[in-house]
Amino acid sequence: MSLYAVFPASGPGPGPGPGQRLALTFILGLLILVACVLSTETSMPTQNMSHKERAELREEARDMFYHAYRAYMENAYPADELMPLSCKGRYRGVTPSRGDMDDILGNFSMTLVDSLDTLVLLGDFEEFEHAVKLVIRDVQFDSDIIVSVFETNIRMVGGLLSAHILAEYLQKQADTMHWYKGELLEMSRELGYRLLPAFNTSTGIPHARVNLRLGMKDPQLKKSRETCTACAGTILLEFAALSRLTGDPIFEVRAHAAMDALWKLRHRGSDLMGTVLNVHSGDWVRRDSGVGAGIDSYYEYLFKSYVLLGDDKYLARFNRHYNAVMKYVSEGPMLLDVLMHRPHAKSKNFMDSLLAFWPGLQVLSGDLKPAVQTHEMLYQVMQMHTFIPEAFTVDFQIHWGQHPLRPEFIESTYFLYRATGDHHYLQVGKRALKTLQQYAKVSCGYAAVNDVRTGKHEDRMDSFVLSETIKYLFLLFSDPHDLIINIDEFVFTTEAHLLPLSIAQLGNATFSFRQTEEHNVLDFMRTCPSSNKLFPEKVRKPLRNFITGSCPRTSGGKRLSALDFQASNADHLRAVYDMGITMVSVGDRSQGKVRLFHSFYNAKSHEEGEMGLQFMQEMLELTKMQSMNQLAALQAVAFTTDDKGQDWAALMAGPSHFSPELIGDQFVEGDVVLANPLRACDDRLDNAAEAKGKVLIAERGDCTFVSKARLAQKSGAAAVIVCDNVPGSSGETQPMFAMSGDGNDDVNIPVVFMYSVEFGKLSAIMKRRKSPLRVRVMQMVEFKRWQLAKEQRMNETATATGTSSQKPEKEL
Ligand code: DMJ
Repeated sequence: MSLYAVFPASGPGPGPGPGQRLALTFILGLLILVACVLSTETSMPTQNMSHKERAELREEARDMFYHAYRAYMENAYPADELMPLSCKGRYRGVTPSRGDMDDILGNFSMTLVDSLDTLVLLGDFEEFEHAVKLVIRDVQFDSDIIVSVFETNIRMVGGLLSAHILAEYLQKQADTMHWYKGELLEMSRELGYRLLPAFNTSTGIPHARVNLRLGMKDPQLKKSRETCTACAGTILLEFAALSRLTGDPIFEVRAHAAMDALWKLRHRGSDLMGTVLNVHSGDWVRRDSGVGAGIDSYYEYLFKSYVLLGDDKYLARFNRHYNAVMKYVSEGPMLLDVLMHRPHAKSKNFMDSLLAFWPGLQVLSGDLKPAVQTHEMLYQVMQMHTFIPEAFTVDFQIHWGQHPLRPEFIESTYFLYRATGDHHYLQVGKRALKTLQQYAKVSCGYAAVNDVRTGKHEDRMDSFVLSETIKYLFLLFSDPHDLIINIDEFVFTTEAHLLPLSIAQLGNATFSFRQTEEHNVLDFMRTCPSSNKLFPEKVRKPLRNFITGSCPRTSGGKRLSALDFQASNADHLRAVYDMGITMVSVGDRSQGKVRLFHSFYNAKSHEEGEMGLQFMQEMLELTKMQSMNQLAALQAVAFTTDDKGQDWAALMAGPSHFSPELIGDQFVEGDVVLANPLRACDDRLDNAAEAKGKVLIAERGDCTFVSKARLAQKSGAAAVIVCDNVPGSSGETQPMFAMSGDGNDDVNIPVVFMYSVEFGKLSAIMKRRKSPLRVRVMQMVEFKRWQLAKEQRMNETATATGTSSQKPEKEL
């Protein structure tokens, strides 16, 4: 007897929802992974890369740098960023605002400052010298501008410091730049002082934003309360270097205090951290705990602070968190958020692209095997969607399709190559490089990808494209011996700026390390082999460690259930095979459909054949439940289709993570009105008065979903429909997703997302109507239930009166 089932990876469209669905989607995701693992493409042995090819790729990376750098210098400088499509500079307060995203910009020539140390790595001393002169001449910080403390620190303070260090290095080693007298260090000190007012909080944890001129006295910062863990915990490397180089301890003292305060906020049971907190009370605002957005570089700075400063307490803290992450967040090759206080409950069913830095950090900390696995999973996501989308679900479907040419995956590829010497990582890097060349290169630089599904560009080239993405590509294809500096004597900051390990020797007399929390350190030293002894070695002199294979785990005779199945687990795959189940990927692999076949004939024994049958039945149940759950997350925009308000129809929409959920028979009703301007990204709506009490329609793009929602809420709208800006997109053909927020909880009106085809239908109806169209925003499942009940009532009446029933829902 044979039994088969087809498991679609994408159904009518779930957003993240109840934990149960998560488990189910997870399994399906893993099944897709199986298909990928079994495909011939990935099982091919890695081809070694010749010296010649590697050198050609290094030169191509160099050309990429100059293509982007020159486009910026010739068309945008002294602006902070290049807008590669309009080929001009992005200036804060001049270029139309993108909302909170623009807090990165301080009108301080950020891209140039961020690029300085890459010029030295490329060996271009002439341009470095010229660029340093420009920075000294043009860049100033006395501006009435609110900036992000985190971004200003990592991009500007870090950029200035590493350039200062390299300028002094070149003076000594290359007998050049003799005119340089530490001006960049002075500038970084000045900028550091301008960030310091943000640290005046009762906890010592810095505010998220500060006004460069007015400090925290800016009236707009009066209500400042919330920050993210990464924002507060990614200061120490730069501030310690600043203190050690200037001799002023204040920076390092403040940064250590912030790290100490954060450490105290960990959940004492799970050792995990949340992602958003209140800087005054120290209360957690968001308790999701993962390794991606909102927390990523906090972990990175714990570990690297130990490496740079040699303070054991940071290693002990890192280890405590690391163990917790590996215990609760890590699921095979995946990293899925949990709740810090309920670590067994997954809180999201998607991963964000920022977590791609994690394998690189794992390499540095000496945990290679999971690094290899997660990197491989990410590589498959990249192959599936061309680029790694900003967020992707556990079944590797797109959750948020943007790709701003981020560096994290290439960064991890670089560290894995340095640690293993495996040419596979050169091939991965080659693919990443060629993809950037093919899909992101434009005549004026490199343009971010607005949606990896369509490849549409965005008028945006972040400074990290030069300071990280291309720098890591260049390093990957360079022989370390050919570099002007010994790269192993430096720590890369989170923005890939170079800080020399020798900074530890510039101990600051006014600052001394305290050996507190001795128990943590002792716990850690008791491990065998003691990583306390191994880590410095491993970090400072990268090893050529190959993965040597692992001992097979025994299943203990217990039957493998569909719920427990993990495709990344070799034992599980073997067990499934022994049960007589074969997996075949069907249709277009990008759709991720996998068909399972079961046959007693293929089973190892009759008993295992029986187990296989049970496994298949469980899978079928799970699939059924999944489509029910998908329906639960789906939203509806419903409206009447006749004048009497008898017949109703609904268009499908997706939910959001940041707005209140409409549950059961809850709905919000109002006339629809188009936002003016349609993208709703400015400080106010021109038709704010008209929007009051209505369901506002805003188009996707130019700013975040949540900033559109905030503007609508400020204007008094009752709900928001965000319509897609990608022509032809439809919920019928692609998975629905839930819009992500920024971690704040301040939106209290429902916000739903509608693909273009559905929105086209809605706007056609709006145009046909003489009076404004009135809609209800509600759960789709509730709409269906409501329609069904109505249909039943009509049928009953029809039977009683002998007339025929009408179909309540019209085809749109
Ligand atoms: C960079 O600015 C830094 O790497 C930061 O830590 C995370 N985000 C960007 C790149 O994606």
